[in-house]
Amino acid sequence: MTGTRPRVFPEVRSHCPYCAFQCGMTLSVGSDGLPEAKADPSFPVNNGQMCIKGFTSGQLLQRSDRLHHPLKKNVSGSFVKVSWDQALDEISERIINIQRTNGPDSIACFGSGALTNEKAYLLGKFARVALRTRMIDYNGRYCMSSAAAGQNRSFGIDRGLPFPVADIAGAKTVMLWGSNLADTLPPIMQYFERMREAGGRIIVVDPRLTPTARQADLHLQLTPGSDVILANGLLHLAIEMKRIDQTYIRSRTVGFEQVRSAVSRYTPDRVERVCGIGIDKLRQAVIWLSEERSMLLSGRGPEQQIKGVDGVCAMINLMLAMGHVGKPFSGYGTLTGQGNGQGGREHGQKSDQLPGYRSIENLNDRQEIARFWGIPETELPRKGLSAVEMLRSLGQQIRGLLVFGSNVAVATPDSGHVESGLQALDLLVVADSFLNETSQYADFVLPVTQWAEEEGTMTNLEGRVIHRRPLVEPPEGVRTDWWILCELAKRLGRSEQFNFLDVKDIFEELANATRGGPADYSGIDYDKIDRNDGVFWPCPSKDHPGTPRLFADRFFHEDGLARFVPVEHRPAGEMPDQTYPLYLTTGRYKEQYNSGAQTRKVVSLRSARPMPCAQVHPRLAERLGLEEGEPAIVRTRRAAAEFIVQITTDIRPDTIFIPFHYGGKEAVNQLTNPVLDPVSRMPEYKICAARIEPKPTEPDLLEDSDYGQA
Ligand SMILES: Nc1nc2c(c(=O)[nH]1)N[C@H]1C(S)=C(S)[C@@H](COP(=O)(O)OP(=O)(O)OC[C@H]3O[C@@H](n4cnc5c(=O)[nH]c(N)nc54)[C@H](O)[C@@H]3O)O[C@H]1N2
Ligand SMILES: Nc1nc2c(c(=O)[nH]1)N[C@H]1C(S)=C(S)[C@@H](COP(=O)(O)OP(=O)(O)OC[C@H]3O[C@@H](n4cnc5c(=O)[nH]c(N)nc54)[C@H](O)[C@@H]3O)O[C@H]1N2
Ligand code: SF4
Ligand SMILES: [Mo]
Repeated sequence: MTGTRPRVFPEVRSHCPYCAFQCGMTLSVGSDGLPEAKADPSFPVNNGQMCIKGFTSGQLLQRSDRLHHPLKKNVSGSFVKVSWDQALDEISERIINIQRTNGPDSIACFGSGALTNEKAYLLGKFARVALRTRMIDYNGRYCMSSAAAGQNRSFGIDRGLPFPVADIAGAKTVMLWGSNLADTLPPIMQYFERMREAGGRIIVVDPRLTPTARQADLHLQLTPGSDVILANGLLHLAIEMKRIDQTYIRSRTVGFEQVRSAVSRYTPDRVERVCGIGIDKLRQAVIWLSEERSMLLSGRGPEQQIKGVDGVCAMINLMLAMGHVGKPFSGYGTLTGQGNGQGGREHGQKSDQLPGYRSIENLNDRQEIARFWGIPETELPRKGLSAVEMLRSLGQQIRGLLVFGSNVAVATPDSGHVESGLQALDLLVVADSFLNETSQYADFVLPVTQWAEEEGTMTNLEGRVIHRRPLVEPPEGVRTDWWILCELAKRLGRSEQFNFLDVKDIFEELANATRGGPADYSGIDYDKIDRNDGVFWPCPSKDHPGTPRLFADRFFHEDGLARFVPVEHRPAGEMPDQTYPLYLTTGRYKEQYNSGAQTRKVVSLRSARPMPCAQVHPRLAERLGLEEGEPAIVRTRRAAAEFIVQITTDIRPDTIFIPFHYGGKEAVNQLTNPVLDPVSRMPEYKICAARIEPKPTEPDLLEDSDYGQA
């Protein structure tokens, strides 16, 4: 299992590889001689707590299946070791040839919210300046794009939380909307515990009775996809109960009248009929939420829908009408997912975006960044395709793909289609530390350093820019992503723009590139981060202390006012019908992370959650003859796949839940619907129509069935 032992730097404080909480951690050598992660008691976000994923993350640093050499696929389809020079030379030659025949946009880049700010910035610059392609997007499109678009619409800025997480402890009511944070951000629970001790309460909106919902004082177990009805319905009721703040609405917002009229049709009757939540619960929610010190925090539940952006605006409307946004211990926030899910969406790896959260379609923004990069504005490519659209055109318009930090073959909806696309490419390059379901199709795999072996900055879920410091010496043979990008850029004739000494050099350029943009990092540097345990953006000058709290005086639209955005319910892309009578929703286990590419390798996590189970309600199980622990076939319009049944009253009888952390035949994304929100282009992971049946036992029956096909 283990490779050569790395040298550990036990005195160094750094951060967890995984989620946006970015727990402070240190590394020591455990009794078994292996690197062992410890929670940092002095980092003021996790305060000495971590979750099981963080505690076991050291195991990834010493594995025999770690990649140490660039790999090239030979004609027989197996990987052979090649030198860095050979790999980089051949990759760049193939890029040049493909682009010569098919044009610059035939090469695409796929980035990640796992990348440091420096890498995210450089990948965006690499695509536009070295490849001159429009085609770059990243997995944050799957994660934060609806919350981002909604907040931009309402507030004129997109920072996940407009306040430090510690403010949660000072709230009286927190409504958690489609977030299972007891499993997905476990150390955040310390703030909820403090809030509860001071008499606060939690409201959870989730179709499942999750570990988070179990801790709630009120659980609104809505029908999947009915979030806009519920949010509009709550505002309707708040208006009726005179629980809105007219003074705040007048002084800090515009557009309330349109929203008032839009929500007039969302009566409690309608909410009860569609969401399945009675008026008593609705009234209770309105009363609690309208009192002072109320927060509404959303997760992927309402966001990963084709109306995700509208859902976010509906939730913000509610909080604006009650006068909460910008007041102490109050307001709306979205809980960012990936380690650098926040920074990853600010520096230009999004198809429509330039560094500092600038727009690639805005002439001023284009001129500014083009000048900064030393190219004519006309040479700067325009907006390209979003993640799902890009991956659905592999092998057609797009002939070559470079992947940095995502396991797209597992994480993308209708993943079977993506796998065919990956196979149809002329060139697939994957940079990763291990092989995974995506890189099995690669022509080249480039072995990169892991989080603890290199330096960079990350921006956590609060908008706090933090310093990821090296905890161990990297193994022989691996390189950091930013070095790879610079080396490729040089071979593509752009050495001048990719001449960096070290990672701080890249950060300095990034910070300067963001000056004057919405996400302004220009006053941040490594020393300032180190002195303050992080700096909150916006931080527009060296003497600026950073901005832990937003919106106290103004919003980020030019007039300083927040926007009410009228939104209407729309049905999901696919609704249950006679053939597919159930909702299928997807999400996470506490013990696995995202596509599972990392956490499935960790023995204790693998044994805690060896496979995905299909959660079904006992009534549904009885009706369909499903047995606990037995295999069943789940079918949607895309595919059919086999899952072990888990019977639980935690789920509604009309809904199946399956986590997405597994690949191949166990990947639930074979089944999910690739339909997108029209604004954010986020896929609808949270709803599609499905059916489930016990797996036929007779072998000939199995052969006759359409198992495995659409
Ligand atoms: N253990 C663990 N932690 C993680 C991750 C991980 O993979 N594993 N990933 C990280 C990342 S990248 C992210 S984005 C976050 C995600 O963190 P969360 O948002 O907490 O995670 P999910 O499980 O995707 O979705 C949350 C909830 O949405 C509910 N839901 C499903 N459909 C609906 C609906 O129609 N409406 C509503 N209101 N709710 C619905 C699900 O039942 C689920 O409990 O977690 C981060 N932390
Ligand atoms: N059905 C369903 N599907 C979903 C979701 C859902 O709720 N339901 N959630 C979506 C969400 S919110 C997300 S965020 C995505 C996440 O899914 P993915 O995009 O697949 O993200 P990870 O599984 O985190 O994959 C990260 C990969 O990057 C590698 N990696 C980590 N750090 C680095 C680095 O610095 N450089 C390089 N080169 N590689 C690195 C890891 O080893 C791993 O192989 O999945 C989405 N898919
Ligand atoms: S996965 Fe998230 S919550 Fe768990 S230890 Fe890492 S940063 Fe902390
Ligand atoms: Mo995510």
